[in-house]
Amino acid sequence: MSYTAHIDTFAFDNLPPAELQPEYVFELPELQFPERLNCAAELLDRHVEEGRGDRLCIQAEGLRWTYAELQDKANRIAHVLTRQLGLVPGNRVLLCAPNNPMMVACWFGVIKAGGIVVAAMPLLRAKELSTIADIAQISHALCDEALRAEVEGAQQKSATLKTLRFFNGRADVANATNAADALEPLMAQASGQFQTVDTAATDTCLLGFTSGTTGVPKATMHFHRDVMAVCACWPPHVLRAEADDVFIGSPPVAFTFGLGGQVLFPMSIGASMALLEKAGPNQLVDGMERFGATVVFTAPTSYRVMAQQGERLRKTRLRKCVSAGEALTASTRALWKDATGIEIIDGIGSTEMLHIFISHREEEARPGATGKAVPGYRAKVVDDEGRELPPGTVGKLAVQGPTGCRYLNDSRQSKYVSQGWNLTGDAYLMDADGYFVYQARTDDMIISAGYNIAAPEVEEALMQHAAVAECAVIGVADAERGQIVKAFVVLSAGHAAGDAMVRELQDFVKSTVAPYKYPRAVQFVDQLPRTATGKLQRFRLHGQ
Ligand code: 3UK
Repeated sequence: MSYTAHIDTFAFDNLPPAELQPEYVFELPELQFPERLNCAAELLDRHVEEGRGDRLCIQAEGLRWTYAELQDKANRIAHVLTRQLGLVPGNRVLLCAPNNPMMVACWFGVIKAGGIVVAAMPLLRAKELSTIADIAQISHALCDEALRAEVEGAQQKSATLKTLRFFNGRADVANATNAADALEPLMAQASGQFQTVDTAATDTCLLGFTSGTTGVPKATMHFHRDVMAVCACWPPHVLRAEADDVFIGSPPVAFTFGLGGQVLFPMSIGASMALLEKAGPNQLVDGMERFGATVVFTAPTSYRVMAQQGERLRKTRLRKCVSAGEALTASTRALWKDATGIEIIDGIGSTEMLHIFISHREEEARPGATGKAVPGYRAKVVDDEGRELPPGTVGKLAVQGPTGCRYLNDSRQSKYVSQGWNLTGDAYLMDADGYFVYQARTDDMIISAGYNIAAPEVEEALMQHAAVAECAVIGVADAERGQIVKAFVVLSAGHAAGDAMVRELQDFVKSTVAPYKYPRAVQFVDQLPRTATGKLQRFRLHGQ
């Protein structure tokens, strides 16, 4: 084992074996990393050392922190963890909070101390948190007071989670900051100076749990080097934001899409972030106005809803809009451009790859396509044996780059990584110009009477009908056709379910896409199953 700063070697001991890891590519000059690297030193300390400590780093409701102020908080938290709570480098620390400044300060405090951050979605309950604590063998938790009950519930179920501290206790909440287990009073007594632990570039600093469109969650392992690699690829080559930009967004910082877009990328260029604890479409528009946001990260559904407020949006400073998490349809892209004048930057990323690996610059947008491999990454479409397919053929998306999939002690590693390539589980085609065009999750490709049908395409066709508020399409077993297309539809207000509506929707789909794709079965439901990050869980519709 080469140099490591970790005293607790749990992460190293649970890495997938080298032969099951993907091949990593470091061809760009900016991806030549030193042997020792702490991403908190790069993203935070460096700005203060180089004289940018007074620049704005974080805005939130009623608060503004400079880089020096965030560093001061993070240093105090690192002291509390190491001097008072017994943390040693390599220990895992659970962070539970909505997107707020203390959550970010804790993130940096843990990383500076050489710990490993395990951030949990604020919506998770005690049971789910205890599953995470078990898988990652978590010893410490730093949590927002608002989530106390769930975290305490998780502690009771966990054999390893012993030390909890709570922040953001408010006078109107029971157990305010003067509670015995409050974090802030400990920070007040600690020093604002801390020597950031000199970690190895290949020490794990982050465990990202997959958002669970299927089955038991998996912990993806990311090194200090991976965090800096994602900052060096997509942001400077595709996003091209500047130091005066103000980043805002909706995904939780516990989701790597949100972590990159709202924390890592602004800080990698000395820009600032505006954090919203609640970031539904209306709150996001309010936030853009209030904080003067110029760059936004959110998902396609959020753009669709916000597009109704085009007039307000045109008056904001917004200039760059990033969409990820789900496919961006041509119609959503057009809707947003009509409403705001801004061309969305689409990008596909994954928890395994840490962030975006296929995307495009605004001026190279192609409606309906995700884009091309981001500089630093390679992408291709392959068949079941891993052979590259010619342009225009649907197959499995395979990618390689400086980051890649490492599941912590999980047999599903060999499903995501094959022959050195990461298989994201997406069906794609590459067109003649090298643009990658999303089809479906591979599990959501329906084969009916010999035809390949992508569930999202049928959903997109149904969504064009005024009666459809939301829908999900799956393939269900059928004796004659192998599978048939089945649609689950949530009707908009004022529309009635019934046989007439079924026929109307079927005829409508037949009139807009190839008729063999129409849903032979339609079921009306009140809501659709989604993950904490808002992704449709089509697998949960089977058997309904
Ligand atoms: C799907 C997309 C089409 C795709 C993520 C940006 O979503 C993120 O991570 P997850 O692990 O899910 C990964 C899967 O989501 N997907 C994401 N973006 C797109 N499909 N077009 C897109 N633009 O199935 C992928 O395999 O939750 C996104 C950055 C970091 C992330 N973690």
